[in-house]
Amino acid sequence: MKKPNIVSSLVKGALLTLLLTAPLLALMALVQQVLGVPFIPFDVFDLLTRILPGSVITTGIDSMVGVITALGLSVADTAKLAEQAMAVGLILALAMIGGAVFFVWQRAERSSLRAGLIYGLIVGVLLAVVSATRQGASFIDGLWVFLALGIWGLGLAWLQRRLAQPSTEAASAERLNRRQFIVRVGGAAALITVAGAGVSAALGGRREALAAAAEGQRWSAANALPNADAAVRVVDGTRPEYTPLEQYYRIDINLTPPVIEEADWRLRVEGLVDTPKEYTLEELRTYEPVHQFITMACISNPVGGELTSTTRWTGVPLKRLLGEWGLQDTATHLRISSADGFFEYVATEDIENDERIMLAYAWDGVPLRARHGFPLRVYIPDLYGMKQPKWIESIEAVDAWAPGYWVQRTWDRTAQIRATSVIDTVATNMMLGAAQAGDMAIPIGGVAHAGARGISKVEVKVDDGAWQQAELREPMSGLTWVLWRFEWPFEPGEHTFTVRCTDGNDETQITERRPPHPSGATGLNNEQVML
Ligand SMILES: Nc1nc2c(c(=O)[nH]1)N[C@H]1C(S)=C(S)[C@@H](COP(=O)(O)O)O[C@H]1N2
Ligand SMILES: [Mo]
Repeated sequence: MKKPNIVSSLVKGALLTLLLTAPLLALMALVQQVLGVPFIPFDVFDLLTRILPGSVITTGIDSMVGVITALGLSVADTAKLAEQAMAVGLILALAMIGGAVFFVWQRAERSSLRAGLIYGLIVGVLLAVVSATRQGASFIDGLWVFLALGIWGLGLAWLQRRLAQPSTEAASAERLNRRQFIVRVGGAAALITVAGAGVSAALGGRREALAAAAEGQRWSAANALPNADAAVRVVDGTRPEYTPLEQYYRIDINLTPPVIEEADWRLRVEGLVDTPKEYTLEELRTYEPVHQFITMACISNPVGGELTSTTRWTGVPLKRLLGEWGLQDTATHLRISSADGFFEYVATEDIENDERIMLAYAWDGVPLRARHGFPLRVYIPDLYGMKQPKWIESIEAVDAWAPGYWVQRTWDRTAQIRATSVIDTVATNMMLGAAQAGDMAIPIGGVAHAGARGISKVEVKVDDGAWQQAELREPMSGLTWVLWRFEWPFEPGEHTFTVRCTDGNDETQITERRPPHPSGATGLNNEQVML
């Protein structure tokens, strides 16, 4: 049999592998939805997230947020989806390389199924090891990954055999036969991919709906916000003052959040304490609960971005628990560790001095959602989310500070939330139909936030005019953002509105434009409008 050239084997291998791998992944996604076994692309992506240098990950997150924003999509809704798409794309690319290698290796002959099986199982061992690094991975999970790759290898060999150069002179009938075969395989691949992905997405949606239904009644469904009677009204078009849970931004290092069963879970307290402890969630709930209205922000949030949300947190002040442990004199910090390998440090002195630092188990009156850290997360006022572990498993009292997960990856040591202000809306629809300018006011509105420092002033500038003070709506608490409102006397034409804020310490926000890395984005938000 004539040996086909390498390039043609490479190309053929890569393309056929794509036809094989796409439907296989769709089926794996389906099996994951039904049985909860690993989905290889997500496990590989999550592992890469943890082992790649921080600078690579940071650039990746920044460009992703940039692309999503440039496309006019919501970062809060799209970020995880984009990561998932990248994970699948990455695996498809790697599979194509793997398939091309197989086709080149086997190009001299019709591959035996056994060669394909062995090839697949070798890759399978590697990936099973990757999947085993996942939190809570079981032997069955590893076996599943191993077997799935065996099937993949068999598929490769089958395709290669079917399409290998015929041993006789290439008869035209045979060539036609092969072309039909490729068309049929391609059609079947497309069908299975679309159907598998569709059904698994539907199952995922159903599971979410069931989880939401089981979560019980939200606090906000039956109660008015504490500032419901505030004199300054919200401008139409401003983001929701109190974020619905399904719109709450999500940022973490997992494509599949750790799934923790309440019955299996304990909060372990260890290290430099006289009385090591274990708390069940039920025990934590028996302490007099504390409720706080809180705005969180991610340090990756660009100026004017959506990686910030507000809800009502319920939990127990960490100080209350600290008193039960017999903290030793040498203990200066607590290392808080999570089920996903994430961790951070908090000074015991801060905990002693600030009862707002809390371990939280409920948001908006219902248990934390899986993606937001069930069963337990910490709240530390004034700091970006990167300092505040979700899915907490253990707390260790230690005698020194050390860099936490993102600090190790070159982000700010303290990560204090920057003062920032945003124009959400120039309510131009209010003036439609009204013709003349001058005596008509157009409301402009948005939010301003400076962690736990509060907001003392928001100012708006129209074009190159002077800074003019906006009205501040009374916030839900000293820990939330502040909604503002500015009545602008309408003038037709093109205008640029710019906003700035001053925090509770009388510090005006930094106007120099800086990217989120390493200490949080700075710069002024503006809005250009043609009227
Ligand atoms: N265990 C764990 N906790 C974590 C993270 C994480 O990746 N793992 N990400 C942090 C970051 S960077 C942010 S911004 C917040 C986001 O919380 P949310 O997804 O509930 O909005 O969680 C923080 N806590
Ligand atoms: Mo974050």
